Amino acid sequence: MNNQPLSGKRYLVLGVANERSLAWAITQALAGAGAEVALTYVNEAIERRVRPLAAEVNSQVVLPCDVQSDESLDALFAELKSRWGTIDGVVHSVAYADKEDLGARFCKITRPGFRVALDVSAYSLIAVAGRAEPLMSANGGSIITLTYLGAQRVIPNYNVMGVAKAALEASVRYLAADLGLQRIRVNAISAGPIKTLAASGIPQFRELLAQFAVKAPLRRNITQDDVAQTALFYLSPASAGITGEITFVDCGYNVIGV
Ligand code: NAD
Ligand code: 0WE
Repeated sequence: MNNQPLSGKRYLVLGVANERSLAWAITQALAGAGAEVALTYVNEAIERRVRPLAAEVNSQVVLPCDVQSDESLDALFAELKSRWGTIDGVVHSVAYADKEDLGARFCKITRPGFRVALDVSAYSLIAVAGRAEPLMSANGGSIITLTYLGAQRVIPNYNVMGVAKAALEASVRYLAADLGLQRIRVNAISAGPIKTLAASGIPQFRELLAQFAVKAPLRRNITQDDVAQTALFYLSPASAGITGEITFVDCGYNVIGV
């Protein structure tokens, strides 16, 4: 049995904030499979968290990137090109909305609030994919992003993020069609709720988790490792025939009617 199926492969991971981040679980799975990983941080506070984590997986490449800035994205990919030349995949695990837009009335979302949520959480995938394309290895590559059921159904308080995730999921399909000729695959994992930094301070998140474990067919909550194992599949040649897909990793929660 080959326990290093991704040895010699290189992946860019955006969205590690701390040890609870979905992107960190995916990074550990990639490193465990023998891959080399580059990590990014959005600001100095996150950098202080990410550097020690990068060291844990022997990541030699830790770079700044604010997905709201084209200059920042250009600098990231220029640096990756000079350090690595080619990459085999990208993990996009980034989302942000102004706190006031999660929990207030949906019909009161402001224009600036809509803009920032869609920019950081949806447009950023397009911005990253377009820059990753020329770096992808001749064998093609795999891009994954993280989404949530709130894209497809109304989840109380998810609000503007639901609209952003709907745009993200549509972007996965359009990117898959556009990048397929270069053998670049684009897929999304729709994860069930998990207590991470991005879930902290969300009103009634504990109740949401408790309800989830009662209603989901598997009668439990989702773990970071559940997401990481599916991510590993999508980032590896095991999923070579799949692109444009949204896969629920949610203990079956989405299939339940009442
Ligand atoms: P997290 O807070 O650990 O990760 C979010 C990341 O986004 C952070 O690393 C943050 O630094 C980064 N980020 C925010 N603004 C950025 C910017 N302008 N430029 C670059 N990076 C920026 O939380 P998480 O739960 O691991 O979230 C990762 C992804 O998973 C998100 O897309 C989220 O929507 C999605 N998701 C989370 C859950 C959940 O319940 N936790 C469920 C489904 C999907
Ligand atoms: O995508 C997300 C969270 C995204 C998110 C979270 C925050 C909190 C702090 C985006 N922006 C911010 N901005 C902040 O200032 N998830 C899938 C997790 C999540 O968030 C919810 C959920 C779930 C699940 C919000 C309401 C209801 C359910």
